Amino acid sequence: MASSLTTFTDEAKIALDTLSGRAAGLFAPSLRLGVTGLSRAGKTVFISALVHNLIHGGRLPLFEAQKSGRIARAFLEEQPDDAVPRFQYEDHVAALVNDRVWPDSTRAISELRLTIEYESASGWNRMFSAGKLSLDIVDYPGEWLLDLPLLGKSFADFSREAMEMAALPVRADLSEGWRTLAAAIDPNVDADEMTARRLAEGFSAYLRACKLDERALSTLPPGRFLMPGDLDGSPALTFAPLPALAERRPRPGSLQAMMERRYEAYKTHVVKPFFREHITRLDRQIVLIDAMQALNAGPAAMADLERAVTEILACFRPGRGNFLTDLFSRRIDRILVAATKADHLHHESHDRLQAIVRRLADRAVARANFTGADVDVVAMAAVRATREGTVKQGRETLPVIIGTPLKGERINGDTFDGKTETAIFPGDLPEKVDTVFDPSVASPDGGDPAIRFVRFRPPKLERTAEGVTLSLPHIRLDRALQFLIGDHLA
Ligand SMILES: Nc1nc2c(ncn2[C@@H]2O[C@H](COP(=O)(O)OP(=O)(O)OP(=O)(O)O)[C@@H](O)[C@H]2O)c(=O)[nH]1
Ligand SMILES: [Mg+2]
Repeated sequence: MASSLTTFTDEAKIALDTLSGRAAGLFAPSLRLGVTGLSRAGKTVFISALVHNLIHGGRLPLFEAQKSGRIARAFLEEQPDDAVPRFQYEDHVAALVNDRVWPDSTRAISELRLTIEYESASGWNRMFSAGKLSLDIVDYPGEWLLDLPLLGKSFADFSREAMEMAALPVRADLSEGWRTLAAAIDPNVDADEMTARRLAEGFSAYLRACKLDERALSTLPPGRFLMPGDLDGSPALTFAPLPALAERRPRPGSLQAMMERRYEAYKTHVVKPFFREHITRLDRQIVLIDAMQALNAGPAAMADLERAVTEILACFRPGRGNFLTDLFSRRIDRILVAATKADHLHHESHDRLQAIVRRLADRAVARANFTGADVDVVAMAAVRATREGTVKQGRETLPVIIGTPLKGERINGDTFDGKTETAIFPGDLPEKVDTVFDPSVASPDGGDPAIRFVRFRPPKLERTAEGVTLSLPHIRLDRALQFLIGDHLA
């Protein structure tokens, strides 16, 4: 009796929740915006700047609703998902604005709800819509997304591809230690925990090495090997690809059988829940890429970035007949591929950067067999850390960017102290897009890169006469906003 009562109350509660959820949905439509990118791409900075600019009425001339004065107010509200960590907006903004340091790396999923009250542009809509939009912003690592294709791959497929990739010239030296270790192991030996661990550690060390600055390689799955979160050390994360696997089924009790089971566990306990609970509910998506770093590292890094973007796009809009299609409950209808950190370039190069991203995205769309959603690109800086100026050198006047390089950054043997403002000649991006993708154009021994890349501190914010701090400066953040949410505020 007692138990059926509980059941009844629970069910009634669920029904009520659903009802009130629907009602709330009716009065305040919500839009789920996914923000992703590989680690250090600029996700945290982008979300902080976006929210800060909307809350503080920043200068956003290309964001139509703001420009025409139709936004009455934007404010943070409690997020709808109780089990997802909140995006720590206040901490990140305090770091940026008060301390002028970049926020800490985040490495997991988080969420924030920003509600915008606006006046509709059309009289007709004004009569019917409440003029309120709840924007649920979800920040998650691109590395996790790149796991999606694993769902369609057996352990043997995964092993073969990982081995092939590891042997590519640009990765071969980084993976050598692990490949030697793996080659010496017979997959048919009895399963042994220490062997599994040694292999998993060797494999993760190679993946981590790919991420280092001078290589700037995008990673390959499994994504949690780089960002394990609370699964660190669990069996589902203690496996590695094995070389030269026979097609037949592994002998029960063998190392191969153990690795295969763990690989399957990783898919079941990590990959699937993540997609079901997060990715399939998104409406819009922005994919941030660190094109500046890849450009600095050369064509091999650009090719690698292109492959990562291809795989990321393939996850969002699987074509017909793809096994992923069944997983999706909503449809993402707009995707923005954004190169952030454009403030490292003079504005004359912004369009060139955008052309490079366009080229990268176009090829990725074509290769990913991608259908449906609108894909646009932008070269932007979520937070603009530099100003522009000119410097006279002999008879020439050269364009420079001015900012405070981070402590420890170096140019031509000078090391910066993190306090001194400095003018830097950033170099130009090539006029011809092709050259940055063409391996034959690069100087193979890493000669002078086309652009000189120094990291700057976040900018000092201007204050008005009344002492009010103005919003964070940016480059084309408004264009990104217009594409991502503009139509929902029409
Ligand atoms: N100049 C400039 N630097 C930026 C900008 N956005 C990001 N950065 C730099 O890139 C770094 C990484 O930015 P984050 O926003 O923390 O990147 P993330 O994608 O959240 O990184 P994880 O949390 O590690 O995945 C920052 O510490 C800054 O140094 C920008 O708009 N301008
Ligand atoms: Mg982050």
